[in-house]
Amino acid sequence: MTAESMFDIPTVLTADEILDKAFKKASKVEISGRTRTETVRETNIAKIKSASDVIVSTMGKYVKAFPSIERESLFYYELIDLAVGTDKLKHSLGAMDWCRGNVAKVAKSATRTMASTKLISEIDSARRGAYGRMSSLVKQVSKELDVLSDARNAMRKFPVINPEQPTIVVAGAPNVGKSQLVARISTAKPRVAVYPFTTQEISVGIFEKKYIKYQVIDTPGLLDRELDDRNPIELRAIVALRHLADIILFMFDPTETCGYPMSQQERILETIKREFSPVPVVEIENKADMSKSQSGRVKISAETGAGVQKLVDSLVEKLKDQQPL
Ligand SMILES: Nc1nc2c(ncn2[C@@H]2O[C@H](COP(=O)(O)OP(=O)(O)OP(=O)(O)O)[C@@H](O)[C@H]2O)c(=O)[nH]1
Ligand SMILES: [Mg+2]
Repeated sequence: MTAESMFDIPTVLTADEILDKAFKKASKVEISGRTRTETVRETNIAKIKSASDVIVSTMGKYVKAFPSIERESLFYYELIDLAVGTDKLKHSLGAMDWCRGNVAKVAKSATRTMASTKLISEIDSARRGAYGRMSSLVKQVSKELDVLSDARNAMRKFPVINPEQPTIVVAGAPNVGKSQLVARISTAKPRVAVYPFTTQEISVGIFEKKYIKYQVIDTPGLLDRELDDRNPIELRAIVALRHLADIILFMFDPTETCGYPMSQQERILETIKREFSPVPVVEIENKADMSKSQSGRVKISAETGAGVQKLVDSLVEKLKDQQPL
């Protein structure tokens, strides 16, 4: 997969922008008939059709562009749910269909009125009335258009996941060095910083070993608490752990310079083991360059690279064992 974005959704205009576009286009329409009345009638009928077409097709484009959420993989479904709420998104797409249908009806009925009168004043007033009703219909879905715009902006940033590739998800408390490790071993370029909660989104990198590609996923830091209490940023990590991990790489910071004591980090590990069993969890300790930990866990330094290659090799071996023959 080479796509830069998983979801290719066009920019979603605001209600005012859609109306502007529709009426500007309609204002340029001119049709000449054999009589003055015919000219006015044909022109106004064409204006109404032009305005209605812009609204109907613009909203139709949005409805088509958003993936049918039901058919999305659970990973993206839950990310969409976290970003905007799947119910809210479904409701907003439904509102587009409602609006399109009604705009088309307004156009049809105004056209009928115009076709059945010889009075220029009645033709004009039918057009004005139709424009007014179209405006009010589009304005009624203004909030839903904003929801679609937010959804689009969030979904563009979703990582592109290849479900075929063996996947390591790196998890742990904030600030322990997850991003530093992911940046060191894969193509991902997550930001590394001295403070917690640097990583807010899931990011994906790749490394290759003996012609096989592996995905490494960096996640936001987790706090010591139950699923129900987790905030939306932590929940992104949970979604990745739940749906993508073939192996969970759990990183400790025994120096506790991350700001979280080992006792808390141990409890986060226990929660993860419980929540995601039977996915295997590999426990490692980072910042070995400055720690004197005596535990039996694998020790690395994401900063100096010490122990990292050995760790990657052992992860690859474990993943190989998991792959069906
Ligand atoms: N001494 C030392 N510092 C490290 C090591 N690995 C990471 N750090 C430092 O730890 C801090 C946090 O690193 P990040 O990679 O941003 O940590 P994170 O776990 O991704 O943090 P969040 O995204 O906030 O959850 C940075 O200041 C890193 O330079 C290491 O092996 N040794
Ligand atoms: Mg990070």
